[in-house]
Amino acid sequence: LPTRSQADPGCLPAYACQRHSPLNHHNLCFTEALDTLAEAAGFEGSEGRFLSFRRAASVLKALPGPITSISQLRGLPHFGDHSSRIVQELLECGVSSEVERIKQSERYQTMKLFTHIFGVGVKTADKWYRDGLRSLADLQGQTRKLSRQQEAGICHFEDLNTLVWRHEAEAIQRVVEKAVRQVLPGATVTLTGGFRRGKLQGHDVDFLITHPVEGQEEGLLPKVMDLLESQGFVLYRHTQSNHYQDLKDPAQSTSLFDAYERCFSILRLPDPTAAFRPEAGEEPCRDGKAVRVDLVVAPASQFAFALLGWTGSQHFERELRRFSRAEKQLLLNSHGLYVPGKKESFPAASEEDIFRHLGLEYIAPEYRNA
Ligand code: 8DG
Ligand code: MN
Ligand code: MN
Repeated sequence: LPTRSQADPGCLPAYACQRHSPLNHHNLCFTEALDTLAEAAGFEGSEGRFLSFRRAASVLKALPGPITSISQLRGLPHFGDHSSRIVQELLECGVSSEVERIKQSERYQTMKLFTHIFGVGVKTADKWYRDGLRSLADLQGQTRKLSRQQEAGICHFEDLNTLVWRHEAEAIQRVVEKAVRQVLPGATVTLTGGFRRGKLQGHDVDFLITHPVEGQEEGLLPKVMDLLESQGFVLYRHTQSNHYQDLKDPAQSTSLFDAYERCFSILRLPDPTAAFRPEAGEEPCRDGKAVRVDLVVAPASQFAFALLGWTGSQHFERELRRFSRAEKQLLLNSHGLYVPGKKESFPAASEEDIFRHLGLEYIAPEYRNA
């Protein structure tokens, strides 16, 4: 049990979904170093190294106090030689030469810059790097075709790399809620992602939309986005309809990608000081900051799974799915929980139901910051 393990770090459980990972923990200097190594490994496509560092960092986030001596690592799950060596270096010198070297490297800095552009993943960033590109100016000064998403990402780069505050997320929620209710009375909008985990700042705002009557929610997003667009809030939108039909067997996929109707967007933050005067032909919120907003629509029967899947953290999700498969021989994704080979999911009315089905103690969102 996570509570017991917190009293005795020596027997911390192996899966992040079995532990409490609060937002504020006691080992930030170690977890930052290990997360940097994980990130750098990810940039090189080393999935194994990425996961090793990521898991080690996550273990430290669940400890009841700070690591002050290397001996405290003994018996902790997922602490191999490399991660232990990093912690030792930090304990002895206050910095890790390996981490510093990576952070200073042109490769790491460029990959970080490029992957921070909306619409650019590791593969694209790596290709650009190998082609000799190093800066946003390099990107703008060349002739290659960028996607519409990447163009928007570069255009709003500064705003999108400024953290979004909770009160800003709430202001956007009010705007989205109003539009959603106007299009479909009775529909609800839930803040998910990092803000649901209690974060005060985030890189985007994630919403999950549903309606108590199954099926009513279908096709909602294009109408909501049209309405928001007419109100001047939309800087970029890419709406996808649901593709449940393409997923012949929903239980096949345990990746973080799902088949829900969704919109990856950039919205303009409503500016409370700018009055909306449509008769004057003015933009309602011309000075508002650009914010990345993810909108997802789930039917009521799958809502609990979608909520669990979109609350994160990403590492917590990965661990939940790994636990389900390895320990329970069940397949979990954002649509359901399945016995392999069966198409029917266990029913779940709440996240608590899902944890119960998995034989796990319920972990509240604020403790999923793994
Ligand atoms: P942040 O934005 O504050 O940085 O943190 P976050 O809210 O935890 O990260 P996020 O990138 O917004 O992801 C939130 C959750 O959404 C994460 O646990 C993974 C989940 N998710 C899915 N499907 C998909 C998908 O198709 N794309 C993305 N980007 N995230 C998905 O369940
Ligand atoms: Mn988010
Ligand atoms: Mn998101």
